[in-house]
Amino acid sequence: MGILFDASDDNVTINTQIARQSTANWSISIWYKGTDGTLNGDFGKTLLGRNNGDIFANLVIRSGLFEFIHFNGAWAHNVTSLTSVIDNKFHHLLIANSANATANLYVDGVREATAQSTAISNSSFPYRIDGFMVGFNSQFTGGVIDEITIWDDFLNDSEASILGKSRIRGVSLMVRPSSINSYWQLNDGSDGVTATGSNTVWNRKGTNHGTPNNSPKWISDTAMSYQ
Ligand SMILES: [Ca+2]
Ligand SMILES: [Ca+2]
Repeated sequence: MGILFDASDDNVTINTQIARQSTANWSISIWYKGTDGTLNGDFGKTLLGRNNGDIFANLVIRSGLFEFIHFNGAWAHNVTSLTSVIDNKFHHLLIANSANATANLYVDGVREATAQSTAISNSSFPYRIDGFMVGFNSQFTGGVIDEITIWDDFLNDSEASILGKSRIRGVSLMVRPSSINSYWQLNDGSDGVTATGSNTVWNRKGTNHGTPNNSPKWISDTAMSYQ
């Protein structure tokens, strides 16, 4: 079970903004299936992030590549996957950011960017997550997402491999469970039914639940598979 977004206006808003500095340990894991290859200038199409003119970072798909965009005097495009992820098959996407302000990126458990700077030139504007599948400049991302996890820790290669290759639902909960900030399993509806209602996108770690906007749809496992 995941959620399908129409690239027109569908998105999810979370209750409380999550902000993370480049100089902290954190990791984010998400499954994505889609074909949204829009460049959108420096900004791409956002998976987890913020839709506002004050952004200094977002986690995106840009021209088909998984990327962490960040502003460090200019928009930097160094934290980017090698593999295109818009072939309409499920891909596991992971960023592991280290407190030394560098990150590794993984696609399907394989490291594709290593120790790339994630520096942001103004610490008052860290990477901020207001929700899923919308970002600057009111660009809505199309496709299916599933199993979103945020850790306040720097995951390593073997953990990335477990997450990306096991294809087991809920495996996130077995990887550094005490460091998980948020886990949206996206199992909260029925196939083909519109996702609607406050807090219906349930966060299994705490109360930072999500609210769907503009009618994305729940998609059951029978309508999709992990590659
Ligand atoms: Ca799910
Ligand atoms: Ca819609």
